[in-house]
Amino acid sequence: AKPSGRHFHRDHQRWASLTLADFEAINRCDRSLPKNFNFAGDVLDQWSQKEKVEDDGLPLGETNAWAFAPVGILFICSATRTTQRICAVLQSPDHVGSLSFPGLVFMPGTTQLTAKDILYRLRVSKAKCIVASEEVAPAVESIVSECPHLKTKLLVSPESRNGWLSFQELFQSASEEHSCVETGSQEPMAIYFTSGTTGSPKMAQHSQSSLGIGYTLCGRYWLDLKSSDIIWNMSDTGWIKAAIGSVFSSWLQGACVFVHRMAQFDMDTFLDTLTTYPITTLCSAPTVYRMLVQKDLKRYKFKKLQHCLTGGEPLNPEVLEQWKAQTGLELYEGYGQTEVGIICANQKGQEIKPGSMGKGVLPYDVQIIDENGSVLPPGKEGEIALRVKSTRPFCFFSEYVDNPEKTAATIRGHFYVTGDRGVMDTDGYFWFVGRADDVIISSGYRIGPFEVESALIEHPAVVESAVVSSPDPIRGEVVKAFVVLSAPFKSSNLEELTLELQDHVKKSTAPYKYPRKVSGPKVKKLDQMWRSWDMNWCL
Ligand code: BCO
Repeated sequence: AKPSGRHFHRDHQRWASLTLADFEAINRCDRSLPKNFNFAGDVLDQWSQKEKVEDDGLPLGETNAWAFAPVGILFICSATRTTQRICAVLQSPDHVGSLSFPGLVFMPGTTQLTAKDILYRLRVSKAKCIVASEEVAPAVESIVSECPHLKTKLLVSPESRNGWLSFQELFQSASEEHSCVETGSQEPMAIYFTSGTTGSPKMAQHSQSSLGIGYTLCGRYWLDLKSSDIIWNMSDTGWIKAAIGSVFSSWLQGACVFVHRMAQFDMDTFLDTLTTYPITTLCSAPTVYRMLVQKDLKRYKFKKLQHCLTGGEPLNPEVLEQWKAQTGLELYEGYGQTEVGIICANQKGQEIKPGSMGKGVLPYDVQIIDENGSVLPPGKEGEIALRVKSTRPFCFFSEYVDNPEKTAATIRGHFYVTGDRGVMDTDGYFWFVGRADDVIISSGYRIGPFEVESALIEHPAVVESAVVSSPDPIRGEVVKAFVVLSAPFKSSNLEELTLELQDHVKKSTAPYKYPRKVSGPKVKKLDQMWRSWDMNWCL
């Protein structure tokens, strides 16, 4: 079962050769990347060994990775024996064996993906195995016949399902003796799908070291984590923010990760959780803080909360001030992208300038550039860019898989361009201005207008559609759709049709992308006008 030419390590001592200080030095460019790196062996195993040796009363260790099943809450730590058993399941020759070489590449997807989204991802990636919960399984089954490369379906559920392997059953019988495969530090580790203005989402591929070592300093100075901390990062596992905040940066620091399996965001459950559990560190999209500051937060006593972070969309300075006034806690904004992780952040110990995204995070050299790739002076607006020449930072994505044109289009002169516009002030703080393209950033989601337009056009009422961003006090921006109606629908009740089209988009693609904007009486006026001109109306 083990691929030839691959070395499997059984000796834990081998992994002890790299320390947290080494990872930090790599991020500061004081040390080169090791030839080989594997997060499970080089990081998780080390923490596990340390806990065993020191027995220093850390709140969580191998023996007490707790599961609070009734409320669906989990504390997770570097539970090596557990991860070894999971690896044993995934690498068993009987089921997913062919994935084990050269190291398994994972491709997370948000829980909101529809059957169509899943089909697209499985087909373009040629994935051989899908791991899904019971909620997603029917969607997978509806498209599986169209995915010739898919060999294995693994169900994570107490229930069993026809045609699926049961993760739970395999886990019970899996060996704890599994040993790590050796992976090159620049071998692929993960693929994230990311939306652009046009076309379907692209596959941004990250290496073992880009994710596994790349955000060590942000874990220490932005997330401000120690091994005694418990972090609740609210991102869905489909986003890179979850990779950084709930896996790699947190576990590099040995911190405990808190997971709440809330089916959908619920403010009361959220506040109860913070008052009940000893969460020290919270990371959430600005939309959540905008919702939170509308509550009387002084009524709540958060059990252990000390450090609050936000990212995924711009934070308004007023929300930061209100949060601080109500809780006494600062709000540390970070700014990043799927392709390159954290770019700027308000790091612990730095003065926070409300409204700014903080300073560039090592190893990045962040600059504002013009359309020719020249660096602009402080105070001048341009595109936020990261220097890639002469050396491309190791924590960059490797490429958009099978898309050399789009990969090449990210480079301008000596820089990688983020597609975001901003300004740097004379103190080196960055201020977000807006997107340089038509991508919509809503509630921390990056939404490509093309994807929503494609969903709308599938509906028989829609002849043509155009999707744009519209400002929103809570979600920052929301999706707004302009629609040309087909003849049979021109006399429809617009309120009903609006709901129908919204529902249609929610079913066709991940629901977070649906056009929220319904302008009430204004729509009616526009509608009367446009109808009389035989034109369109807006959602
Ligand atoms: O608001 P509505 O109720 O009208 O619609 C919601 C849901 O009800 C609906 N929905 C969800 N599942 C559905 C469904 N409808 C039908 N069928 C289903 N199965 O769809 C809408 C989804 O909107 P939402 O996700 O924004 O929901 P919600 O409850 O308002 O949540 C608010 C937030 C703030 C918790 C949520 O928007 C969120 O988690 N945002 C953060 C996203 C994030 O983590 N971004 C980071 C990306 S990585 C990055 O930026 C790199 C930087 C480091």
